[in-house]
Amino acid sequence: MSLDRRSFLKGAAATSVAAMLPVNWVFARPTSVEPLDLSAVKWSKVEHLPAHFKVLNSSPLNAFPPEHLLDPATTPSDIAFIRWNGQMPDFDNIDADTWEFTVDGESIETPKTYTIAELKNKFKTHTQQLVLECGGNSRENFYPNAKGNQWSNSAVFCAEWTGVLVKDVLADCGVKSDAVYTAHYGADKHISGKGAAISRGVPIAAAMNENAMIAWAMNGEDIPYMHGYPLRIVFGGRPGSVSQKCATGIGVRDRVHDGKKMAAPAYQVPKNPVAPGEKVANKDFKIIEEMIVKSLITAPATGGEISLGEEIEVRGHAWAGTRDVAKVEVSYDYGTTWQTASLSKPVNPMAWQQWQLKVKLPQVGYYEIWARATDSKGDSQPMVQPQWNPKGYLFNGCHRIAVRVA
Ligand SMILES: Nc1nc2c(c(=O)[nH]1)N[C@H]1C(S)=C(S)[C@@H](COP(=O)(O)O)O[C@H]1N2
Ligand SMILES: [Mo]
Repeated sequence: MSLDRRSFLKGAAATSVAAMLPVNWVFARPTSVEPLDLSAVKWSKVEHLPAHFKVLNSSPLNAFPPEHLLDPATTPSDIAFIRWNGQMPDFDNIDADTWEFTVDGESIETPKTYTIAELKNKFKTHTQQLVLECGGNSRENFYPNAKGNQWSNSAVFCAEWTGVLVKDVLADCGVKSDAVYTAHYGADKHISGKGAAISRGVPIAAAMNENAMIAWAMNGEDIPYMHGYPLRIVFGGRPGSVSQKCATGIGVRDRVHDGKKMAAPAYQVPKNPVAPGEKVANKDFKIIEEMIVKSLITAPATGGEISLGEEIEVRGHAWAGTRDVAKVEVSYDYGTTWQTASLSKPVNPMAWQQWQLKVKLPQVGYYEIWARATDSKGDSQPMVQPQWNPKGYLFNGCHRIAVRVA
């Protein structure tokens, strides 16, 4: 979508919302009112983020929304958490028309470079919803505390992506039989200004068997700068770190990729279970290949008040890495009893699933509501915390919210 078209759409959204207001303040706007801008497309620095984001760091920029704003089945672009490992690219100087994406590496037969227009013309376009979750999502819940960004439970989102499939593009270049791993490359630099911020990859079977994407649109618009304009590699169900933003290429390696943040302990967990707080030698870590079963309560918002006798709808999402979710249960008595929620099917593999349950809390007072998902292979969420690990990855303990009945 061109910039003109984008500003036009933004204008249209602003007008239609304004039309629902009792006064036509679009033409006589008090100076104290912020102009309405629902589009995240052009946020390029921390100052642009709306107040609903909690900013953990501004350099590198890491920010997340409150959990209840993740309520829609498809996450709006202005709600999705933002994670950069290093400096952000120089967005002012990115030109989507001349952007190039290169496929190379030891295990590619014919290295090739494509413009975005060539990707669009040469390969079939796909649109799908994919869950993208940071490996460190929910880190703040680990005890003892694990170092790193203290994400709440909202470093996850499920947007609709449009682009071509990684496997179609790799096939066009020819993948040799000795291929082991992919290597993802982006335009952003390490915080020091030297070298790449991050370059991770996935086992070659994942790239060739799954519907991972090279995407140019998020939720039907250009990908917002913060989420990887103008082109992004997106692998659903795997640690968010493999979904390279501002992607400049993909390599196919004849070994496990050795790019930035591939080595332990980054995005790795201990090979053997360790006691909480225990030190682990780098040689005793293994790469996190897939995310695991988890659920999120997005309504009611935590901290709310309900009247006695009121029926509330408890609802949210559940996802399970590359698997489907088979069941979601809800408890409001600390796990003493559980009720099974109704659960939707994923719109496509690796999209998150919606669940809901109507509940009447029995008497006045304070309640915790817990949710627990179980995946298609029978794996479920622990109630307290999962296996502790030094970097605080893969926390999937039951999500808990609190409400009061008055
Ligand atoms: N180019 C680039 N891509 C990146 C990163 C980055 O720092 N640079 N961070 C990764 C990590 S760790 C995560 S969790 C996701 C976050 O995606 P989001 O900012 O769209 O939520 O992007 C991944 N892709
Ligand atoms: Mo991440």
